[in-house]
Amino acid sequence: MRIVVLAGGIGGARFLVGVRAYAREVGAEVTAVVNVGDDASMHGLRICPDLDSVMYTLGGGADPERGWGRAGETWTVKGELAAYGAEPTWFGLGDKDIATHLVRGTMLTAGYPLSAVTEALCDRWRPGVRLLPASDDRLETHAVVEVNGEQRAIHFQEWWVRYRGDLPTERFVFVGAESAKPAPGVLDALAAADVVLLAPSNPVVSIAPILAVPGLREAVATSAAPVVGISPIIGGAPVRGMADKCLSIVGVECTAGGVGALYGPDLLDGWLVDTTDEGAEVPGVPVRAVPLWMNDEQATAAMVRAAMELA
Ligand code: GDP
Ligand code: FO1
Ligand code: CA
Repeated sequence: MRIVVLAGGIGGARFLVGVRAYAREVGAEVTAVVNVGDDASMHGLRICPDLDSVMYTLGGGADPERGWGRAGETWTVKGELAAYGAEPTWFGLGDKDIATHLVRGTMLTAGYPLSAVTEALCDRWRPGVRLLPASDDRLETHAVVEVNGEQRAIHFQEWWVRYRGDLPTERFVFVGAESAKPAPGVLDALAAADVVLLAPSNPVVSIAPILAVPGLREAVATSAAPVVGISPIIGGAPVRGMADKCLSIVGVECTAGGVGALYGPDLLDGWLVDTTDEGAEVPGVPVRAVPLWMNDEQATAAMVRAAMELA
């Protein structure tokens, strides 16, 4: 059996821990198609937060409290950069994490595509699932905001890390999406999938940029495999992160039903909501309620089992 998961960072990573456990139980193969919209260049380094969150989490090297970056991190380089006043001073790169970006940068400069670089980094981390960036091409999420009465587009990292999303925001744009191509292996994985799962990731800035790669949404929607989504919203609240802010910007209600309807029956063959949201309805989509708190591997694997039953 082949399982394909569309995933963002922290929510995607924690979900994939459960998918991997389920897959080991039944002998399935897992491919994760990961968002690249958060990727940014800072201090001459290429940073891929969602790919790294997934890789470190599945590889046992993630910081469990922060959810991003490395466990046992030190911050010597950050302090030195600050002493130079090197911008951006609002973004923190840990020493261990920087090694990842250096290896990635060396390979990218040598001409390797991000998908090949990711595969090489995974030789160390052995995540137990195949990690594919949604695209090897530049696709960056920007927020169209108003700063000091002026409208401009800023990178998603600046919007979130510098401003905590607290700026009048008109919309998000996925810069470069029109000409981006799915990374090698993505369309093949979707074509060969027995089931496609949408992780309980941020629908606006994690899943939408994946689906914005031309051909990718169509490949998911027209796939012979059932597509089941897992709600990232429980009882009207994002468990952690900025999904509530993002949903309000795109005019979608921050509820399990609201996100299910945003994906809609064109994409979804099933929608899992938390038991708190029992009774949520998505026109044209079968909905089932089970506990959706990803507290540990067992609880998350149980969610995956429920998704497979719905499929
Ligand atoms: P990011 O890229 O690091 O923001 O991570 P994702 O986009 O993959 O996932 C973030 C989203 O995961 C949050 O906005 C929450 O809505 C969702 N989330 C986090 N923890 C849980 C959980 O335990 N259960 C469910 N259902 N959703 C969660
Ligand atoms: N999040 C922060 O809130 N502050 C940071 O300084 C920060 C640095 C950082 C460095 C590498 C990395 O992979 C992620 C980092 N994040 C940081 C998390 C990141 O901004 C977002 O949470 C994700 O992009 C959302 O998926
Ligand atoms: Ca993300």
